[in-house]
Amino acid sequence: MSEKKPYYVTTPIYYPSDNFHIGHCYTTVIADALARYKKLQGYDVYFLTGSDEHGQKIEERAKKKGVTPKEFIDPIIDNAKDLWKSLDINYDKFIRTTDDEHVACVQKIMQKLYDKGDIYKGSYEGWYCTPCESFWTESQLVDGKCPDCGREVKMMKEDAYFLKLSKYQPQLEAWLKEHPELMQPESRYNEMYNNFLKPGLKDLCVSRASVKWGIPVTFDPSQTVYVWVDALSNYISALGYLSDDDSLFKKFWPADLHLVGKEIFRFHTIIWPIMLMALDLPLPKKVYGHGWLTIGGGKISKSKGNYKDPRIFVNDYGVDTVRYFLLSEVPFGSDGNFSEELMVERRNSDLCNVLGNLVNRTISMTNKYFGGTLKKNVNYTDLDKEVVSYLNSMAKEVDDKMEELDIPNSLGLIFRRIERLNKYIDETMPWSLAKSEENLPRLNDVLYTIIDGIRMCAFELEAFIPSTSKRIYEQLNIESPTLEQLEFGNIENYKVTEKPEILFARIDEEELKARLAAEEEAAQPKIEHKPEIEFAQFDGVEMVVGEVKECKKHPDADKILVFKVDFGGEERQILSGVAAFYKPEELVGKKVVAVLNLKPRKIRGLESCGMLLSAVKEIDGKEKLELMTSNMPVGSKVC
Ligand code: ME8
Repeated sequence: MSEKKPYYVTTPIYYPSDNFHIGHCYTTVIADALARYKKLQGYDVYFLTGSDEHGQKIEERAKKKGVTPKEFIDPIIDNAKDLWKSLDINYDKFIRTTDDEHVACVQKIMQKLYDKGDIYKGSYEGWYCTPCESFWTESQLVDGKCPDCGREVKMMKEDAYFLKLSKYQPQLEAWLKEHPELMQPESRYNEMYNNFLKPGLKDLCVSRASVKWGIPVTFDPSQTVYVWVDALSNYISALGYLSDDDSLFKKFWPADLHLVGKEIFRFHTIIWPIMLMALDLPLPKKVYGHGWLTIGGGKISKSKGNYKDPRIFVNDYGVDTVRYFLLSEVPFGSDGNFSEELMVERRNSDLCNVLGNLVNRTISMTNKYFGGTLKKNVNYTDLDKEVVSYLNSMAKEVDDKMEELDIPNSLGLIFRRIERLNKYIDETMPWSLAKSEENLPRLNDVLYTIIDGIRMCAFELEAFIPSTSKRIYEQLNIESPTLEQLEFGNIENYKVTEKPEILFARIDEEELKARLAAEEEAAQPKIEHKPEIEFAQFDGVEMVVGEVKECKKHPDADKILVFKVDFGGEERQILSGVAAFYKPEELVGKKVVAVLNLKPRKIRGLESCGMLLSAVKEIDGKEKLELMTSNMPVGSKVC
């Protein structure tokens, strides 16, 4: 037997998250479909995924919970593995960057680069985005904020080690010229070239003194390895690179495909290749930067409250509805919109009306007319020839599309065949043929053509919606075919199940709309109302605009600022609990609104003669506050 060709595909390793959303599932479902597809094509596949567990953010989150980072992460990883299981993700290895083997490998990589002189000591000053764990140069910031996530960045300076990216730039550029296929889609090359290569690569800070939760640098224990060097190394540490057993590394490296989201493309197409060049290792064959799944045009995020745990969808609609949507809806490489309604629409139109309907009515007819048995069609009519040839061309066409990593159009090619079979039913009208005895042989041939076509389509669909293909094979009473058995007519006789099972029950879209509207309504934060009051009671409150003349911290209360406010010939001292939101000096000169006829009261020894009005709301678990201000003249009444 000839040796199987290896195929190595990876997803990024995920940051531990308490709230994985459907966007997170996108990369992994695509990688799973590609891995399954290559396996079915006879490749020896290794599919790697995992988690990226070091860095300041994790350290901070664990501290908040009062546990160690590892204690904090472990249950999250169990939850991630459960999510992948619910989506039928069939990975070969789940790597954690806290695994001993990975840690040892990263330390050896750093030491190797240091010994070689490609890592040197310096000091780093730059704009750092804590959530993204990325340093940015001034020119890369957008409006002074992180270009990836738009959040605040802070200037950091510390001792650090640097990798000589600049030394390798010419080598990388030369390599990219010869291998433009590294960057997929190739259009992303221009973005990388213009934004990063053309301005010239700066050496990369590869260690941090201030981050404690990281892999210690062996040649300087005061430092930990920069998270991206740690994370990228997973692709080779998982294969046993620099370990006692590097057989997997020898077999599978270089990777055939790193599948990544577009925002981390530059790490994979610039930093990672240079790390590999410095290690004298071959570069990956392809890096595919896919787009984002969006909701209402924006990236999915917990803070926007626009996500549900994907397992809810799996429970409500079945795993293959979710997989099919992720794989078919988003044009590969671009962004695509997600909504539950859209997913259900696709389920109803494609999986239920086109695929499910074909399987169900063909099996029913086979039972009705032939007690479930069919013999091979050997008397092709011209129509049969056309349909059979269309079916036989499917595997090659799908394979070519998959070579381009174009999953939506690969699925499209399969669904065109399923639609063709539905049309063939309309053209041949089995129910008419059944009316006369002499047409029964023709009816057998027609139904065989459809059933065998279904078998071929089920095989092609197996990588994408595996459990559906399995259910189809069960109903056809056949084993899962191999690639060699794919050709039309491979099965001599069928004996299909007596009781066809509905593959995808229709979901009522109107009912769904109503349910989603009710859910949205229920999710709206409710204003807690106070009991109604009479107008006279409201009118009894005296509110006046005044100008802040002085503002200081309360000597004995951290949260309180002490104001001197002028209300037009009358100055009052008012205390307000806004110290967490304002610096005292920035309030001097502001015109604020105060209640003046509130009974004076003492707070930690100082009297407050009135109350300043402010607007308060909890946003993303944090209290926000703004003092009410006015441009009206001092002394104006507020009513
Ligand atoms: O970036 N649509 O991890 P991560 C599509 N640890 N893809 C999305 C998405 C969305 N709405 N949201 C997230 C990291 N993703 C690093 C990787 S690899 C050496 C280190 C994708 O958990 C995102 O694009 O932030 C990325 O490919 C993956 O989820 C993991 O993101």
